[in-house]
Amino acid sequence: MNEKDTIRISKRLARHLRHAPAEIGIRLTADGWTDVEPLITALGISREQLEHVVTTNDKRRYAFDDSGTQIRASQGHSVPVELDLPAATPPDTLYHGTVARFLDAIMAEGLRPMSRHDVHLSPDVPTAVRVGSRRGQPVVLQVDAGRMHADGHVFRLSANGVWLTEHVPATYLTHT
Ligand code: HQG
Repeated sequence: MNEKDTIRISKRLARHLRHAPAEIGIRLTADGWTDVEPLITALGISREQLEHVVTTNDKRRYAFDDSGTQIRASQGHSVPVELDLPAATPPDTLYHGTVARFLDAIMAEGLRPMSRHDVHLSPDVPTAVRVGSRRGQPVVLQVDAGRMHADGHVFRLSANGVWLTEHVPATYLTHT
């Protein structure tokens, strides 16, 4: 399968596993899983093509369950799902990539999840730069995750290495 088809299928997976399952007639369980068979039928792809997309995905966005009969997105949902990720201790510093036009609002009200369930934080600057670059010239904010954690904020680590938390008050943010 060529790169273009792989990306096209990955984008369709993101859409239906995170945001619009009903659009192709699939259902997600409360914890975000869906059966592989009806999914590949609905997308008109083979099991091998799905496996190729999952294993080559640059951000490991999708994961099969242990039996290989179900699949889910590891983060990024807008539909209500409970991923049942355990609370985890974050590194002292995390990063958030954004763009200048959001800074006034972010510095006034902190980082909010917007259309997703959680604020997504990156473990390193290059990752945050990539996230911010999706919207323009990237701006990286440093998050004092150690102090947030000490103050009782809950962090979870997604299966693909994204740190998730409900809200980052502006007091924990520094503009690097
Ligand atoms: C901004 C991609 C105004 C925030 C990426 C961001 C990531 C505010 C945008 C993952 C705000 C939300 C998540 C506030 C936050 N006022 N703007 N108070 N608080 N924002 O896409 O972090 O390819 O929902 O800075 O790589 O950009 O989908 O979040 O610019 O890992 O797997 O509001 O999505 O991964 O945008 O990206 P998003 P994000 P995938």
